[in-house]
Amino acid sequence: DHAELLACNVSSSLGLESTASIKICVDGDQLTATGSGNGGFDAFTNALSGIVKRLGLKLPTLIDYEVRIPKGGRTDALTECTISWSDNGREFKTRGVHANQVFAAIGATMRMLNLVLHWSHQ
Ligand code: ILE
Repeated sequence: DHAELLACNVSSSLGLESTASIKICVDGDQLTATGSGNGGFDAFTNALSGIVKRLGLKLPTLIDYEVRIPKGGRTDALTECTISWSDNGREFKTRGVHANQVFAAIGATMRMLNLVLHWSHQ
């Protein structure tokens, strides 16, 4: 993996925009950014696009987003988030698993970022 999420705070309140602060290590460089948005994942994505822009890359478009838990799961279940992306006509999916549903989506997004970095180095 080229990109690793070293630290991430996502904060959500009713009646206020969500915010995210992130620290990412890309090829040995530590980059930080903040973002706000309409929901925690949107705030994370806005923070990440700041970093991605500095790297001269563009993030794929999100085309679908699914969150589920195993059958019979309870409120402490692991969540699985599957995100579908479109990158210049190329469609692909990534998956993340975490007890916190926003972090499951963030895990799926970090997988996407690593694929994009890999493709851009080819
Ligand atoms: N807006 C929500 C969020 O930021 C979802 C994002 C819909 C896919 O968490």
